[in-house]
Amino acid sequence: MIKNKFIVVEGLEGAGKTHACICIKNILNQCNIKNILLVRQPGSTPIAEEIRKLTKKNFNNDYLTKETELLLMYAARIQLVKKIIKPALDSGKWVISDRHNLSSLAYQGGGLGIKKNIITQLQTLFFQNLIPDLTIYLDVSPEIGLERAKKRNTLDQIEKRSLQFFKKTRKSYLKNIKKNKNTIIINANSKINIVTHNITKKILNWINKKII
Ligand code: T5A
Repeated sequence: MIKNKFIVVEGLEGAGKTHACICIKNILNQCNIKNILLVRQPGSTPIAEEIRKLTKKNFNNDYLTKETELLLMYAARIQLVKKIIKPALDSGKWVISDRHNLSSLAYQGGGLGIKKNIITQLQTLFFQNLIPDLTIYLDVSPEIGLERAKKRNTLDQIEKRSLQFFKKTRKSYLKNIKKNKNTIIINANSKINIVTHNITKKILNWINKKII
């Protein structure tokens, strides 16, 4: 029996994170791990879902400053971690989170240009003891990811940002992911069945290592 784990899935819009989270849950289920909670960031509590709406909304004569956006992402994360993720992990559940701290480093740090040390200070201040056991980074090119997102529905305020913004965001992801412990990088530009196959292979490998 493996002890419960905190798994995070990261990547740009359209990388396939939602699909990957469900896929990981199914693989864990097949390995007889049933007690699993799926969450998304920002969101997954009533207050955090309201914050999510706020970050995506178009304000005609106003806008969120980059600092406000960063703090809103952290406000939503604190709500979710304190009220849902920590209690779930403490009670022995596995948690799979669609995004976590790396998203803030990539979007608000890399994309919007907020200094990394400001973001890492927030991280240390609020989540020092919550380090993901595994992070899966789905690496998609911004062009392909945004094309998929466009096909799905109309773009929100973050998704409407320039290609340059998403290029900087991806660059930051790739830089930070290298320093991140326990990370698996998956090429998410491929067809969905190939991505699913690769996720399955890597997750099974990871679980087997944990059992041995
Ligand atoms: N944000 C979030 C920050 O700026 N800072 C933060 O700290 C945090 C936590 C969240 C927004 O908030 C920002 C980032 C985001 O802009 P969101 O709606 O949750 O908003 O955005 P995403 O998390 O990016 O969600 P998406 O749904 O856009 O992307 P997913 O979940 O990666 O992609 P998925 O699985 O929904 O797939 C999208 C579409 O592509 C298809 C799917 O079928 C679907 O139609 N698809 C593929 N098609 C072909 N080939 C593949 N390999 C495919 N994979 C998926």
